[in-house]
Amino acid sequence: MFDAATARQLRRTDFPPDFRWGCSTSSYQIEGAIDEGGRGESIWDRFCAQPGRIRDGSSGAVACDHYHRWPEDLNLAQSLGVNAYRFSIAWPRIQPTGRGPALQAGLDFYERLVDGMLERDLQPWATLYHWDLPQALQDQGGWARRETVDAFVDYAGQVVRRLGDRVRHWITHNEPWCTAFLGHAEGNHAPGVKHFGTAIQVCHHLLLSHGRAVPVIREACPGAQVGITLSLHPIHAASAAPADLAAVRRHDGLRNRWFLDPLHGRGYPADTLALLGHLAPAVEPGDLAAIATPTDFLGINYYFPEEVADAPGHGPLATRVVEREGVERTAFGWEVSPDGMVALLTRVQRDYQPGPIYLTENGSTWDDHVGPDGQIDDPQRLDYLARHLAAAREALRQGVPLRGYFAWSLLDNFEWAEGYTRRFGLTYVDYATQRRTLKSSGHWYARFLRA
Ligand code: IFM
Repeated sequence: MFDAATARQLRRTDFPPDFRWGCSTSSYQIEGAIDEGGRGESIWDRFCAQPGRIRDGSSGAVACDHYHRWPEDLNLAQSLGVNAYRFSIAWPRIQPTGRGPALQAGLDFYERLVDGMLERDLQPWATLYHWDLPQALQDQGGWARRETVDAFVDYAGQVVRRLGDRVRHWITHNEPWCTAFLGHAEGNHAPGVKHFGTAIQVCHHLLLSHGRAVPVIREACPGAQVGITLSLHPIHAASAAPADLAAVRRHDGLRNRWFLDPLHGRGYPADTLALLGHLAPAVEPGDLAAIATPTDFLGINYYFPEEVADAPGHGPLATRVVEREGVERTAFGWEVSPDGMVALLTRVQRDYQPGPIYLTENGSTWDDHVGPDGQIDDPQRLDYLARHLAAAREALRQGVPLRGYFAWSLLDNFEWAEGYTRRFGLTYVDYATQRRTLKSSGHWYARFLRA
């Protein structure tokens, strides 16, 4: 439905005038400078140091050296014409061990960064947790331990008390599904735990820490707009067979409803709880009410749909993600589906009416090549971007209260377990020289935004 040629004709004026346009990054993926400013060790520093964890054996130790080069990076964001910039705060820069008084050097860094955004008319959107837990907290059990909830709420309060006079938009967590399941069930993200029941308990603590942080953020920043960002997927059945259709419901239960339901006051989905049996999370009185604390917006990161089949004996949910034949895929193998974005957004609106929705991430990775002229021509990323913007507009037309779009990512960066082998940036980063070059997709986004 969203062909590239038509999508490339899209205009900014096809969107409401107050629509927010941005790009996103996260601390560990771009900052580098892991030993500066008194920063403590994070779970990703420790994880990357373990042989075999990261595809190219790399780490975020230097990454894009954004810690030193942030003025140039903010200039780049400004040159795109975006009016918002989503970044994350590295907890180990604020509290090296995850507890205690905030480190001034850490707060000073983010204050300079935020001031730099404001000087460039970039509305700051701060994410408090984008996966870089202080290792000292992990040593005590990390997110599997309930005390980490209190530590997060304390950290959030200290950050917002310092930055809340200039940052109004706060996201508590980025993609708690990934923190929980990639980090604690599949084990291919830090901290590398492989225990399904632990992942379920981690989910609960992440959601609880979100809900408990919301009033603390509001108190420290009157007028704050607070939300959480979820990675959500439309899910299709591999066939029309009743068993595959039932698998969709089970998969959706953990992928999507496990987060959306409790955040919207419905508690954990009963069907998923029943499947989990003894692996269900330990929930204390008051937890579900805290998780359901009303927020000001829902952040959605959309990348791809999933197709699932019934898979008896394949874990507690008995489902398996299958690769649909003959579909377009990014270099990561993720299906390209702007229609999926419309389906997801309309579904979330229909089933939950969450209030304002922001697409806080959307983007794609391709094998970029620097041309003889030094330029990076990336028509596939450009088309992905344009077609997903067309999908965003269609969702608006269908009544979804979509208020903004943040492209992932401003820069190529450290793509977690994939190291530097995956480039998601609108800007190419030559890691040897740290030279930044806007790709043709970035030029297109800038033309679109400035038209
Ligand atoms: O790079 C990640 C980001 O940190 C979280 N969302 C998905 C992106 C692409 O994988």
